[in-house]
Amino acid sequence: MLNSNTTNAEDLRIYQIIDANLDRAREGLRVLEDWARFGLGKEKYVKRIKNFRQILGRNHLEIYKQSRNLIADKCKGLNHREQINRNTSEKIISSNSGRVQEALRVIEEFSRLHNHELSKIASEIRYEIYTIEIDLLSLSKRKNSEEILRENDLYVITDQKDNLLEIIEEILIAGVRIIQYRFKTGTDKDNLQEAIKIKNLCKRYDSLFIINDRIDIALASNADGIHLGQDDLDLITARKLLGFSKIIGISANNESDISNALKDGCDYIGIGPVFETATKKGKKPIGIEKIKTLTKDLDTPWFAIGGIKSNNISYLRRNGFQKVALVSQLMNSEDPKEEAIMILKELSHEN
Ligand code: TZP
Ligand code: MG
Repeated sequence: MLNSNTTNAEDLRIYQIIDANLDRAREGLRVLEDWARFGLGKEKYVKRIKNFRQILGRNHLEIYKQSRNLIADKCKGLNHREQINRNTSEKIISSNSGRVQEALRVIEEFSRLHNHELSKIASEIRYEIYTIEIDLLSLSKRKNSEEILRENDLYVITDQKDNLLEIIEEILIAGVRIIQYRFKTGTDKDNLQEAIKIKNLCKRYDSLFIINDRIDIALASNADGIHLGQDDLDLITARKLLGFSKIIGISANNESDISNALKDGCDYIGIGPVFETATKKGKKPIGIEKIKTLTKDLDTPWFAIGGIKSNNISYLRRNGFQKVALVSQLMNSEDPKEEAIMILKELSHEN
């Protein structure tokens, strides 16, 4: 608690600094709290941030508030151009976390001598805000990726091709927003280099870039997510390695694959093969009736995969399939751009 009863001019200036910074920290925390609540729906973060706001509120003593009117603040209302440029949720989270961290640091320094308890509280909360900022940014990034998954019905998976980058760019120009880089041969070094080039392309076209199988290459190329089959690393381990920011998709071909993927928190599911396909030789097709039953109550985005071609998409659509993933139809196309445009059109038809 305060260790002096006498209030001189210097104390007042210090109280005024603390008053202003308690306000700043509480306001910044409120911005983070509201994003956690309305933007992300993450109760755990809402509770943590609210608790910090309340602790600071309890420590916002009357003497700090009263000092506000005693010495004029000649710099009131100064704005910085940066404030006008905060137009994305990421920028808002970063700038407000920074605002809270800075304000807490000022409180920590100026309260150290007269209110050791507040100084300690400010320091403890500041450290927690560093990790909360990273978590909120990761969750926001994942949320963006989830939206792309929900809003787009065509998911294109690559095959190994000499002119792969050109094919992908054509497909992106056509309007495809989800690309999975899938490779089964080649050196890690070459595959990573190719992954980085595709990632940059996808970024230019605001598209999701997902890596098949390889968590290390996903991390090294800063992919948006990973796609795992039933024999790859399990989802829980993958989530530990990747953190909150990446999406994780799972291949499933029966009820238990689907329920396990949902239980472990997958972001989307690829269900197939629907039809027989040369891309996965020897894999028995599930057929559309079975897939209809499997997906009856599924809220998580799911993509039908396996043997899907331009000429069977309308049939799938009539059977209630909304999203599809495909490899050979676009990878082996004479004109991937035109073909992708046609498929996107088919998928957008109301049935
Ligand atoms: N998983 C189930 S079927 C399949 C994968 C990766 C291959 C799909 O390839 P295509 O060429 O679209 O039939
Ligand atoms: Mg795999």
